[in-house]
Amino acid sequence: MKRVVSFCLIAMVLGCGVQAPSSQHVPDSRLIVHASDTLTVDQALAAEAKDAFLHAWTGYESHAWGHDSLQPISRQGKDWYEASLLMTPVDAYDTMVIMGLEEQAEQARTLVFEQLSFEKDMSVQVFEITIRHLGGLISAYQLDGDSRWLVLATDLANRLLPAFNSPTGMPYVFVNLVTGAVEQPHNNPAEIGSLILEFGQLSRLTGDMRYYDAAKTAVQELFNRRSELGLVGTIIDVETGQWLNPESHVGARIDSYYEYLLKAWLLFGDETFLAKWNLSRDACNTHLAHTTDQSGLWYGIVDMNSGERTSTTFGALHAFLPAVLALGGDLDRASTLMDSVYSMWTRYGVEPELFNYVSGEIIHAGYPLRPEALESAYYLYVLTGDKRYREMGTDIFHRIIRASRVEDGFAHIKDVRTNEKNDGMQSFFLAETLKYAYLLADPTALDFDEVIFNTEAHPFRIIQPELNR
Ligand code: DMJ
Repeated sequence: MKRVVSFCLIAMVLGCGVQAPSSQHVPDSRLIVHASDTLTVDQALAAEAKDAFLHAWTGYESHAWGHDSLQPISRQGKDWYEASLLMTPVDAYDTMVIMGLEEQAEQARTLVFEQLSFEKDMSVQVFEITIRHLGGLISAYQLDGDSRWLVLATDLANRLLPAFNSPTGMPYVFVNLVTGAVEQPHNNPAEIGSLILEFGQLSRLTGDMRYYDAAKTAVQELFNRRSELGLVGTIIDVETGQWLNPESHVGARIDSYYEYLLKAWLLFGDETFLAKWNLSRDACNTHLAHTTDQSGLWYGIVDMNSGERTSTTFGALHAFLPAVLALGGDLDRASTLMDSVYSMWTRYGVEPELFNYVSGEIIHAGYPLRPEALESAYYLYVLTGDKRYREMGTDIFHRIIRASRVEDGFAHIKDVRTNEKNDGMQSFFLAETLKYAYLLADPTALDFDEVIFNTEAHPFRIIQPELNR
């Protein structure tokens, strides 16, 4: 029997209605004829993804219980800050629900409700805590309707809000969870622009628009500082509004800014995001996209002001783009770029963090269990029904498991050429990588049309009526 995780219960609890998004919610450019009806379930792959999740979770449970994450080689827990914020259980909870792992989900819920407190006098990275914790808490709430998730989410967001108190309204990198003291004004588009889904969805759930407005102002202020070419750079001072690094690309420190422009429109129906997405997408396609005779379509680095190409590098983080292009309706470009993404895996065995797509030279050889290539394979499979994408994703998943599985979990790869390992297992491996592997195998487990995934793969249910701002 197929199991579809239902958001109906919580929709009733919230009085939000249970309809799928109306067609007026869907952009002209978005592919609305999904292949959902023709998608099949690959039971064997689903079982493998579930097994991998159980192996990772068992490692965490045995050696890192109560900590942020597992160090699978030294078999111990690791905390990001002075005290644990239970990053792995919060991040991984909705994957357990989607996989139907009821016993593990109950374990995680109990741990979180008994031990998670944000009353900790320590400075945290606003972006990471937003996408992993706030995102995880919100999706948990929408999945099972337990108001304790929402209480935790609201408490956390209230503690993060002081980060937006800069002269421009763009957030600082760090904020103290108790004092509200901020640190590091040199921020980047990803960490400034990828807060709107989480803060916005919290506003939709609580009726308190302070969260939506703060995160939206940050995006607006960032967008206002785009160059004449419509591009953003890599580092900006949130106090002066001046760019400190004009390199423009779709990789680390910019990536999810673009993702959230499109998704904020799809989740909230706020037209101001659609206009920003259209303009930014066109700028990226005009100035960053680079087709080479030998190796196909890539997105490199250019100066945001002149458009001059300064580097031909691409890597694991850039691999989110086929998913976002496909979601925005450009299946041709998405599928061509997916071929390039997949070639990184077949060329090196496992994709490197960064390489030069013209010379083939590896720039950063690590692979910290990232999800983006699997994420794009999943989106393309759901949106086209073409089995080729499931085959690609299956091969990528097998390569990950073969290269990274150790006795007590899965370990980051330090060098994809030698398969030497690092002693880490990021929470996004359970939140994203294995969730996308499972959904690729069983796309019927979650209704793609009902949700928008945040950049940490937490599904947010679209709430009707849309905001229409
Ligand atoms: C995750 O935390 C998110 O996907 C983020 O957008 C990028 N980095 C990691 C995964 O690679």
